Amino acid sequence: MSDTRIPVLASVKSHPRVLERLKEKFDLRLMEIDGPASLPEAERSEIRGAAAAFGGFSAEWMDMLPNLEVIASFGVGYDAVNVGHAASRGIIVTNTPDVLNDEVADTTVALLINTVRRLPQAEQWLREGRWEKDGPFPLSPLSLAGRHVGIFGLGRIGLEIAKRLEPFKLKISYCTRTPRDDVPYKHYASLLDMARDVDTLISIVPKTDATHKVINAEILSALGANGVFVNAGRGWSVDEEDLAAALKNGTIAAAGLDVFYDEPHVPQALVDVPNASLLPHVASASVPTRNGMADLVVDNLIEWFSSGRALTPVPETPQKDG
Ligand code: NAP
Ligand code: 8YV
Repeated sequence: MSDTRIPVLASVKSHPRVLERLKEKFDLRLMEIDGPASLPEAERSEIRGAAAAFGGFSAEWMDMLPNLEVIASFGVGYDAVNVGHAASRGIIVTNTPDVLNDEVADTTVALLINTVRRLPQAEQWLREGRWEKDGPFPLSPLSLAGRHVGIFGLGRIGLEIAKRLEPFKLKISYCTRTPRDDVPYKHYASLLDMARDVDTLISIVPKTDATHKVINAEILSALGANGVFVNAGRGWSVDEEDLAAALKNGTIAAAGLDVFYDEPHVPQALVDVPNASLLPHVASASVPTRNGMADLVVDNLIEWFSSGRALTPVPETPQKDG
């Protein structure tokens, strides 16, 4: 008997729960990481929905699928999906906002503390038997206490970071293009002005044309010698050469990075500096949170094909009212 369910496409590299649930509800077709090219042309024209994994979804891929209506992307950041092209084709793109706010905010605060107090290095000291052999781990030159944190991007996740830092008794400011009227923190329209006033900068902005390499030598120099920089947004926003130089020559004191410009490549200059705390893009990477993201990917496709409305469309591909 032929499968009368709606044909949807997903990468073999998708989260296992995405594949499992899509298989239950849809006629699931799989593509390799190089996209739909390997599918026979007749099969490509049957595809009406797609789940995008880590590599995103290019214009070329969309154009191989003439009847594609919706792309459900895994992750809140959807910079790897060509949303401009999707909009021009009338394809709805969805992302996974909110379900990861707490996890990413928790990890960002943990990364800040690791960076300031050198806790990963202290644990390494113990594991290497150096506590017994060489004595106590050296005092951390920096402390979190009394810091003034500037959050670059006070959206869903930035706000959760700010809320977590309040009980740490830290002063909080933020920089966005549009001030919020629901927070008590000082707003800066200029990242440079904020960097001059704070000693701790946390970046949690999306990858867009306007955020390309905006954290550069000038911003790091304004942050100053007691400065700590943490990035949980996208590596795209940072000039990594400038950052490595600033860490090496003491322009800033330390950095904590979860994201990099050309992942999974991490510049050796950042690996080599002892005052950088580095994570392999794990801010949302717990089993429960990734399951929540996987469910939202699948629920968006289910909702689209049952009601004609996606749950969480991105602003660049709005749904028609009604
Ligand atoms: P969001 O709710 O859309 O918030 C984005 C914030 O950035 C807003 O406050 C926005 O304010 C600000 N912003 C955007 N462009 C800006 C610019 N040019 N200058 C200044 N501020 C700007 O997004 P979110 O859900 O919080 O997620 C933020 C980003 O975090 C994602 O896009 C993703 O790249 C990253 N992320 C990383 C991980 C990880 O695993 N490390 C996990 C989740 C998310 P205005 O529009 O007013 O400027
Ligand atoms: C994920 C992220 O690691 O949601 C995002 O924007 O960067 C992370 O949650 C990523 O989406 C996995 O592709």
